[in-house]
Amino acid sequence: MVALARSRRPQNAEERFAADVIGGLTATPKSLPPKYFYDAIGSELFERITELPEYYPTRCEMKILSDHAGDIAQLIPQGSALIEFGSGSSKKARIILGAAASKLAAYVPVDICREMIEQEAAELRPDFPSVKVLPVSADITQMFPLPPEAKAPPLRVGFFPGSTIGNFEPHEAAAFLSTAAKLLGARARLIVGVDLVKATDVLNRAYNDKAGVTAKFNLNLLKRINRELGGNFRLECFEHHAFYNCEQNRIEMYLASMKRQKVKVAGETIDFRVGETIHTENSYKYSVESLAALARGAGWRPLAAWTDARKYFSIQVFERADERPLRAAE
Ligand code: AVI
Repeated sequence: MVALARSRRPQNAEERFAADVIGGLTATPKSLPPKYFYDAIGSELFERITELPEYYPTRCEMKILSDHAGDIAQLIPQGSALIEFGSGSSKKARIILGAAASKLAAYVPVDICREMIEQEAAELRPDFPSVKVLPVSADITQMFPLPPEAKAPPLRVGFFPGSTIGNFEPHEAAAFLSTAAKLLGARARLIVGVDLVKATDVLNRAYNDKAGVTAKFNLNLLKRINRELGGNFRLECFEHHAFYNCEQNRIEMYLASMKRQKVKVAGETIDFRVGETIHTENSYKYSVESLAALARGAGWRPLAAWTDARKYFSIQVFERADERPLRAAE
């Protein structure tokens, strides 16, 4: 497997996972891509994170979406297709569908996990019978084909909630926004949910919950490597670390080795020093203005932005900048 991981381009998801893990663990400093957190157990742990008292983003975002569902619906042109990137349980899209079902021809949930979106789609259809629900299983960081029925409506509205954009490096976030502009096409709109810069202690608490669910979520990555790549990580020999780096405006998450040790992964031996870390995630925090600047550079023009009362989280709406803004008389 390692020979494969190192010698030629990965051919499928398993080979890509092996290549990314070996590449990350043999690099200096060591790192692992955060997209691999989300196996079935990781996705469940993330759902539990969203309900923790310390983890405010999901509650804040749901509140903004509910409070401004009508305003958001007004910015959705009649007959649009709503494309959600990384839809997971679709619970945020349900708020938009609830307010804008009569304007939406189709809803396209896009997620890597096929079973989850098929199941969510089956549950959504009876609740929104006038909207065609067309799930797509794809990696949202790559360009992917939209179903023909999602291309037929006159225009498309992208939806990227959950501050998932914060898990991209800024250059990746810019690339994602450009790809989304191309994928969604002329006159598209894009609704983005993003976590905002705030007091360090609030941020540190959100990623170091008392119940230890975030630690479990982080360590589950090693469990997944053991199971899927024949690894022998001893989870009790690694510790969860997370802290806010205020110079970079990001939470950094690591797994730290508690002792000097050797670990086998996919036939390769990886050495760890005492205290050596694997960097597993960055979670960038933006201001309304800094996200708007990033979006402008990627071909989007800000249309509207809302925050919660504490200004912890924001929902921002953009339109493709190649369009002439509408004047009052038009
Ligand atoms: C999915 N993403 C926006 C979460 C975040 O807050 O960056 C992932 C997460 N990592 C630890 N807790 C939550």
